[in-house]
Amino acid sequence: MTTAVLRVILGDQLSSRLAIVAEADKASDVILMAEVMSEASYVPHHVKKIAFLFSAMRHYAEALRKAGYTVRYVALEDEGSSQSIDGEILRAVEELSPARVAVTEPGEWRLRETFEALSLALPVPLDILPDTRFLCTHAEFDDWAEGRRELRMEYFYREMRRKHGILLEADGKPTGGKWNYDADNRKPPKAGLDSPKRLSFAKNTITRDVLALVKRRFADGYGRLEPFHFAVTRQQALRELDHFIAHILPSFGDYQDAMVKGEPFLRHSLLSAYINAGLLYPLEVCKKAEAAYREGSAPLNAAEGFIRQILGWREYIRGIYWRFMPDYATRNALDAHEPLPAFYWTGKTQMACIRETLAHTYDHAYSHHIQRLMITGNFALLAGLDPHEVHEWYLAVYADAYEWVELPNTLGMALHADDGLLATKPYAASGNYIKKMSNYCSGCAYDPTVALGERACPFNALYWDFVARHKDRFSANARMPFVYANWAKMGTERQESLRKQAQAHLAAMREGTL
Ligand code: FAD
Ligand code: DLZ
Ligand code: SF4
Repeated sequence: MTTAVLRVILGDQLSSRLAIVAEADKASDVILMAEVMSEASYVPHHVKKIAFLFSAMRHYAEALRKAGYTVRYVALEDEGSSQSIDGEILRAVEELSPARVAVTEPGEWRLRETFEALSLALPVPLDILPDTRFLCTHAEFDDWAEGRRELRMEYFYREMRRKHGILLEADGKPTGGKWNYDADNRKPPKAGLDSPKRLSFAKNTITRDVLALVKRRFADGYGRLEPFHFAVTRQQALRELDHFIAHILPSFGDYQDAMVKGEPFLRHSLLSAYINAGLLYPLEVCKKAEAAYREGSAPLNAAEGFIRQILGWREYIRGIYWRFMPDYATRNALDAHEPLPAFYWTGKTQMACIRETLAHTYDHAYSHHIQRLMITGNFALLAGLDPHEVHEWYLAVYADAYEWVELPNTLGMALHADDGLLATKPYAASGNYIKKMSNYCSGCAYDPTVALGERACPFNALYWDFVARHKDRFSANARMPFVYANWAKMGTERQESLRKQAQAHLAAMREGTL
């Protein structure tokens, strides 16, 4: 058989709705998928993330074969592998002599550059097809963004609701009369708030082989490999989605920001890894949430809050990434240069909130949004950690992490390193916020109500030091007048003590004793 088109599918493009598969000619085209070290090690990925993707890739390849496609699947230990995506495309082109090569645009800038360089090296044309799994194209986002002074997610989200007719009435008005029900969400945790039972999927031979492979080849890798509960096929991911909609969505909004010891999942959906890898489609997820509201099984604040995360935040974040890359990755507006402390990897710190978040991260390749933003992210912001080092950490440790989504969330939302392009106000908070939204502080070596001395919660003095350090930048911020009024009210002596205490926390952090 002569190959007409060599069609390449990356590990996070496991979707049969993409043109790369939908337009494939089963008689003459070959689909290429490859497990390669270059992708498995460009950051030190969590071992669960690698196992999830390899197992999902192998299952997807099997499903394609069963559906009649010819698949060239290169496993990690296959002899002759070049261990890179471009190397495997070149090798396949040499062996199969296709008339052309087609790829779907990748989720990371670095691979887009690789494909552009490859197109010059290949003896045949390389087509880069749009990634149609997203609800907003690059051109649509650019049209929306063009000429706006501020790129506010909320306005983008309203456009997306209108465009896709989600939670929209016949007269064009938002369902329930408001676009956003956030005021009804984000309650602190009530006593005994726990995570409803979660699904766990039986491991077949494919997954067991992958777990053995990852154990063998990534023995020193970050994270706990087993138990391994991830869905690895679209059918399983759909079960996870249905379970969430039926049992968890109704209380999603209420406890979106709550944090509870020993409860990594609470009322979150755990769907990001599946949506980002192509196993679920964002629109089907939103439509199921809307249907739950219309059928009366979920309240509007929960359905709207959940839909906003996907139709709003997720699409907006991707728009920001592609509009501002590659310059975006180098931004460091707050001039932060402190190296990432070792405890982000080891979990060894006396700060109970950080320890808890890092334990969830290590065990599950997951922590929920508020832990990412207000615990590990907030600490990095206050301590002035280098945005690039923080970004590489987030890209490595979460099963849902690809640069298009991780970078704007880390560098923009959490670290304000993009100078407020994404968030009007830095997400900086003292120990008081963590005390209010979690039960972490009760088991901590530090006291959230104390700012100075032995038992002082590091988030307190670091918060005020952050406020003082960036006074020129933020004192005119319309959303921060009370902060600077409080700082001024403290008087010089207390201000100096707080700044000294912050330096002591940073010194302890560098010594590994914080
Ligand atoms: P839920 O709380 O159930 O939310 C529902 C869905 O909404 C998610 O599955 C996700 O698809 C979407 N969503 C929610 N918030 C965001 C957001 N801010 N940006 C994009 N999508 C969102 N998300 C990733 O998918 N990959 C990342 O690498 C990633 N890195 C992050 C880094 C930082 C510093 C922060 C603050 C956030 C990051 N997020 C990332 C966003 C968010 O934290 C995760 O999407 C969410 O925690 C995933 O868990 P879940 O599926 O249970 O989400
Ligand atoms: C994350 C990842 C990993 C760990 N391994 C592979 C792989 O071996 N082969 C592959 O095609 N993709 C992998 N991926 C996903 C890619 O890194 C992802 O496609 C890019 O980061 C673009 O989003
Ligand atoms: Fe975190 Fe401070 Fe509370 Fe300890 S006291 S858990 S460091 S907020």
